Parts: sequence; C-alpha cells; structure tokens
Amino acid sequence: MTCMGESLRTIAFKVRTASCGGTACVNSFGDEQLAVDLLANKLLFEALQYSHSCKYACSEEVPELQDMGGPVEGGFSVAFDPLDGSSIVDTNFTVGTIFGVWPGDKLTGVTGAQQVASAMGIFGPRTTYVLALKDVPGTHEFLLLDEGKWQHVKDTTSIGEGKMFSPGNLRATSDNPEYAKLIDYYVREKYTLRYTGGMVPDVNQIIVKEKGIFTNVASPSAKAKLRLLFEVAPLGFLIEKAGGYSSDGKQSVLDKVINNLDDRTQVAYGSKNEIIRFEETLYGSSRLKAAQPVGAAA
Ligand code: FDP
Repeated sequence: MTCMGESLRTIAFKVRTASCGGTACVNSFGDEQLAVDLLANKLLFEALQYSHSCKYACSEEVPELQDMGGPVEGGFSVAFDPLDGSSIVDTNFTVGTIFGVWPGDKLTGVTGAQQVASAMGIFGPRTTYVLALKDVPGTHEFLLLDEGKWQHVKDTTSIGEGKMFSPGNLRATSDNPEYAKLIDYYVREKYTLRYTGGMVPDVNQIIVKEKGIFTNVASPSAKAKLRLLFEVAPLGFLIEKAGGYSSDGKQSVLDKVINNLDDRTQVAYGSKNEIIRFEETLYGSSRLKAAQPVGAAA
C-alpha cells in the first residue's frame, strides 16, 4: 500500500501538469507524451514490482496476469484501473486510480469479499488516498500534503440515509422500464443530482458525505460496461467497509465470483435502504431486511 501511495503521488503530479486532449498529452516543451492513463499504468506496475510482495498484477490497460516477482505464499495479487474516467481528463474533472488486493496468486475464481485491501487515488483539487484494509474497521481517507506526506483526515464507518443520487448509464432507462421507474422516483422525491461521469468521485462522495446512491444499470441496448475485477469489486470493498451496501440487483457485488478478468456487471452502491429500494424496484424483492419497509419505486 505504501508503494502504491508513492505512485499515486507521481500520478497526481502528472495529471495536474500534463496538457491533455481527448487522446494525447503534451509536456511544457510541446513534446507529445504518453497519455496519462498509460503513464499511470506504467508507474503502478513498477511500484508493484518494487514492493517485492506482489506475485501477479493486471490492469484494465494490460488485462493479462503479469509476474511481478513476489512470493505466492504470503504475497498478493493486484488488479487495477490506472486512471478511471480517462474520457474526462481533458475536461479537468476529477479522475482516479482504483485497485484491489487479493492474497496469493489468483485474480479469477475469487470473489471481491476475499480482498485483503482496496483503494482509490483521487486526483481533484486535492489529492486523496482512500483505502480499506480487511482487518481494520472503516474506510480511511488520507490527504496528500504539500511536503509529500499522507495525512489521515477521515474514517467512515456508517452510511446513512440522504437524498443524493448518481445515475450512471442513464441511456439504459430507454429500454429498461424498472430503471426508468427508479430514476423517476429520485426526481419525484427531490433527490439532489450529483454525477460527474467518473466512477471514482461519484462513489467517493458516498463515503465522504456518508449518504446517497450510485447506480450503473444495464439494458438490452445499453450493456453493462463496468468491470468487476478492476472497478466494481474494489469499490464495493471500500463501500462495504465504510458501512454501506452494494448490489448487482440481487446480491452484494463482493459475493460475485470473478470468472474472467474482463467480466462486466451492473452495480449500485449506497446506504442500506437505498440498496433495498434498488433491488425491489429492479427485481421485485430484496435479500436485505429494512427496519421499516422502504418501498419500491411505483
Ligand atoms: P469512462 O468511460 O470515462 O472511463 O469506467 C468507466 C466509466 O468512465 C466510469 O468511470 C463512469 O462511472 C462510467 O464509465 C460512466 O458511464 P456513463 O457515461 O454510461 O454514465
């Protein structure tokens, strides 16, 4: 985690100083450089090799297991999305790195619940490192200080109720009537819309504000695009360690077996009642029990 933190510092600097168009970045001399997502990818692989405790690593950019030289016994394997939201780098929105850590040498045939740690590096006006460790309660936020140190600034141990929504893949409402009903419910009930289109800031706000719901639902014409291994499971671990809930519509995303490195899924993260409403509205019932009935969207 320390080595990953080192590369997050460098990535933050690059994100801040690279002048990026949609597909290419240039430095201050006008030379074309590696796009920041590819640079982040390279830095993170280097950090994992340097850590001497990583056996395999793979990333959304290089979705095949790469041997990092660490031990299987007592070592870890890491999956990461080097720069999520690369399509909003040019607009200067917040982007971030996501990674999940599994014990040993397996990243398939495992579930998100088997992670020993997960984290996001968040590159916005401030740089933060938000992480959760299996044996430590809560999800923890560290702020990057000017002198280069990480300062612990917040821990989140519960996600309460509050009307804030982040509706991803909204185009799916055109041919998924249940998703359309859910969105209508949020609008009718005067929820506050907070959506950037970057999964890292959109999920981080639930942890920081300790309320809300993030949805990314599929339909026949707008298929699920979020990857279980690189994005959904690590963020699910952060949300559940923070006292929140996750769902693919029927079960926690942490209980889904990762069969292929490229598996995709729909997902929701949020408070308990929001996840109950999400499951009831999409599939008619929820595995979770609320203290009081929350009611599906009519
Ligand atoms: P992007 O395509 O910009 O990389 O991971 C994919 C992702 O961004 C997420 O960060 C984001 O939540 C989602 O796609 C946005 O999808 P929609 O535009 O369909 O809402």
